[in-house]
Amino acid sequence: MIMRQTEQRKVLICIPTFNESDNIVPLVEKIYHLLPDIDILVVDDGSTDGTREKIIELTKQYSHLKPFFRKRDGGLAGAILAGFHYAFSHGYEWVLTMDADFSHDPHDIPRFLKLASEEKVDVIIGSRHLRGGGVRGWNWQRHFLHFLSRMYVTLLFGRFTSDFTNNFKMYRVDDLRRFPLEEIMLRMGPGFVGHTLLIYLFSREGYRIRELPVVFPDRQQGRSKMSLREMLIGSLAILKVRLSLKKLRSLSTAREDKVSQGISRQF
Ligand SMILES: Nc1nc2c(ncn2[C@@H]2O[C@H](COP(=O)(O)OP(=O)(O)O)[C@@H](O)[C@H]2O)c(=O)[nH]1
Ligand SMILES: [Mg+2]
Repeated sequence: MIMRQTEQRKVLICIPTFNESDNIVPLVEKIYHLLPDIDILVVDDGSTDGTREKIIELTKQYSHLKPFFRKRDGGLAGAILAGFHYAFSHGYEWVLTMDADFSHDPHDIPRFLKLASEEKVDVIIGSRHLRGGGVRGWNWQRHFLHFLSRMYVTLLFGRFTSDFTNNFKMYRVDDLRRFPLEEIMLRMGPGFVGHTLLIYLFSREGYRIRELPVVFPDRQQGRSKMSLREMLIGSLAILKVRLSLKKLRSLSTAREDKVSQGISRQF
């Protein structure tokens, strides 16, 4: 799928990294092989395994690659937020977030771009739960935990998308600006709570959400930073968010035109 240069220049790809030295070089090379004109922002939080040095090396070869180095304890949600702010201040139309560990297949990126250029849409989510999508290489415990977390969120909030925790998403920048992102992404609990809440608010306010089926292979290199502890803390945080739904009203700014037209999520 060949994307026009102009389409690529509107998009910022934001990749958060923490200790991804085995993945970052092949990942960036693969993306530039597919999309030579796209801008990539790699937000690294104090990696100690040589990831930063590799990013710096890569910038010598790829002029559209931007490094953003932060302190150790930035956290995933903060890294993504940094990517959003970068997109705000540099005039991008779209920001696409993806993991560095090849769980998000670079070959899917042109599908996101194509959909954004062809349809009126505000958020595109890579979904593992649509026909054609899926996960590969998880053990039964990981499947079970994932299943439980989906059930739990669906019970609390209803079914607003088929996949709300996958970080493979593309947002229209002007829409993102309408939300108090610090409050949503940083103050509500661990990273995935903010992700879930943000998509919930997009859905509730009638923004146009589309989902694309994606296959999510488990990481081959490096270690996951998600812990059981974080999942438990997150589960309590989500319950707290649900109990304060009234307060959430002030966390979102309805987009009158879309709400009144009744254009809502499509999946
Ligand atoms: N910048 C930054 N990136 C992080 C942090 N924690 C995780 N990541 C990155 O976020 C992505 C997803 O993390 P991962 O450990 O694979 O989580 P999992 O897929 O849920 O197991 C990967 O690209 C990580 O390198 C962090 O604190 N800061
Ligand atoms: Mg991962």
